[in-house]
Amino acid sequence: MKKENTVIVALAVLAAVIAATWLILVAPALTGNEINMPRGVTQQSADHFDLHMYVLWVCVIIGIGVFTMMFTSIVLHRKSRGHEPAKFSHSTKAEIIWTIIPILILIAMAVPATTALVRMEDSSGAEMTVKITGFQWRWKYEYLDQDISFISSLEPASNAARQLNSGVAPESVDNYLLDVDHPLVLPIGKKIKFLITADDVIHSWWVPDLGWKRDAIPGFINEAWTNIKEPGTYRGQCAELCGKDHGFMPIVVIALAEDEFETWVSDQLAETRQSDVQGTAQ
Ligand SMILES: [Cu+2]
Repeated sequence: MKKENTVIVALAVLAAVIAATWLILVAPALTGNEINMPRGVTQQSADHFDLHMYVLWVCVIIGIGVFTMMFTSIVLHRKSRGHEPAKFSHSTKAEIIWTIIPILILIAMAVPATTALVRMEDSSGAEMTVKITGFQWRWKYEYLDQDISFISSLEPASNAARQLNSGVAPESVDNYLLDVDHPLVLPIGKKIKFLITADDVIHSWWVPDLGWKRDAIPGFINEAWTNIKEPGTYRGQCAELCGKDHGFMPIVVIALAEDEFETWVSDQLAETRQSDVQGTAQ
């Protein structure tokens, strides 16, 4: 085959591979069927999203290159065309090239990944601390600086609907299995440290919009931190199979502006004081 024909086949294959890649990566987003991870509401989650996209595009470029070369060779160098295989058994030049190029690619991915990981582990300078304890099958939140603590369980309406033969249609319950009775309320724009542990089996505290998940292990305290940029409601779930009700211990984080958070704190403290007084009176 002439040289121009080789180029035409290679270009056709390249176009087909790019079209297939585009269909898989971009088309779902355009039709509203987003399959990507969320960008989130913290610097960490944005870092992780950008890193994920960067590595994805490195993979896409490698994939396009490899598949184009592979299919072009399969089409042009097939046996039925009488193509003779090359006879060489060793090439030092090829060995050097296919060792150095992957090393460079790995370094280019490892540097930003390590930087993000180091930043993720650095919880120093936190302005408040929340201790999270996983139980079968609920979460306990303790605000160590504010002296507030409560248990967060599946919201009663979801809990009633999930029972066998409850007669309640799950679709009729708002945020079915994703709501809790006492959400974790946090201020925005503050570095918040989490101490994460468990009281019975291993759980995992995961809110995708914050950009990380952390195992809650009995006898160990794992650290994590966040600094939420936007007020809102962010949902998550236990991400470690922890027993029969693993699917029924959701997480809800409500991020409030600083002053609203302060009001929430004083309301909570007033409520605790009132119940203390009632407890003593009885
Ligand atoms: Cu769990």
